[in-house]
Amino acid sequence: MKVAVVGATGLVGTVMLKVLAERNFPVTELIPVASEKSKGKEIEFKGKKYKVVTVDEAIAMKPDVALFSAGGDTSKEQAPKFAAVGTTVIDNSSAWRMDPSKKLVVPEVNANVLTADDKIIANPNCSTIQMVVALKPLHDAYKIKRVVVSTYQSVTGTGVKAVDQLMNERKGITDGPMAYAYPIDLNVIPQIDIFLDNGYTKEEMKMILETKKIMGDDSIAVTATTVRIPVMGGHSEALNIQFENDFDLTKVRELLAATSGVIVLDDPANAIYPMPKDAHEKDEVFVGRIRRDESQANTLNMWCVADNLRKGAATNAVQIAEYLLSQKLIG
Ligand code: 11C
Repeated sequence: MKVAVVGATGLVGTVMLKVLAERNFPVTELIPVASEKSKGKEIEFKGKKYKVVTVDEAIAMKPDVALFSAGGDTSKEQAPKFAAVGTTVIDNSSAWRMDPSKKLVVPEVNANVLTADDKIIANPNCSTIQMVVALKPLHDAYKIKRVVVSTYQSVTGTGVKAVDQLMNERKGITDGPMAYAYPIDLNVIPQIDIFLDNGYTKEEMKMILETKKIMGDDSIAVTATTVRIPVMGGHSEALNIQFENDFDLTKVRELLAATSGVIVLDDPANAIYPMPKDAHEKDEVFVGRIRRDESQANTLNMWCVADNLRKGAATNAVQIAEYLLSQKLIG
């Protein structure tokens, strides 16, 4: 496979390269792509050095697959050009996610919707991905009516500037570049992305709308409050899930434990539950604190953690490519 990584020098692009190597994706030729100012810079992949090229140079090389993590504007402009030369684009931005003609895919949930004609495939938002991986087996078993989700999101979701802001503040440097309007160390910011007219943030609306599309079920009601916290390892989510049908807690744990990509860490007596410091650099979605909501019938509370740069971005994109390859939909 000739594989391009567009945005190869960014936070997610770097993890995409790492995940491609770790999972032994059959890369015969790597094409690292970045902006004009990074052209010629060297990237190491599996012990070999590759020179960063521009988007136009990469398109001329007609890669089989291009993993994009270069922002929505670049995606809107460049993804169709790759598609036009026969490349399958897996795009990590929000540019195509809600386009009815594009598939929005989390392999554990809806890989079956993919066909060889899908030349631009959207990778969902990180906080949505980890949630739907955990919700899918429960929806299949008990039918979800409504989800109330509150998130505790890592600064890595914002990017390098936010990581630098947090680390600077931690060192007492308060006049460094700010990714947020407020300090993030020793603070919590109840805003992720911009506010929309309905009073929700864009991040909250992504969780609501993307969940319905990935699960293929518009009847699932979702409401979200998304919050940035001074953490690096991954995103955490408190999920309150109301089902149509009643459930058995032991069976819920069994269903989750049997789900590909899910690890159950749920032993309150021994203080075992998922935490971002343990999910960091892992590809799985971790769930715990599984208990009945005693205030309402057929309702479950659960805590869910995943590395937002891995399952929330790079790993999910590589898994989509792996699925396409396994089904002979690319190459
Ligand atoms: C965050 N979820 O944590 C965002 C980052 O639509 O892919 C990912 C934004 C996106 O800030």
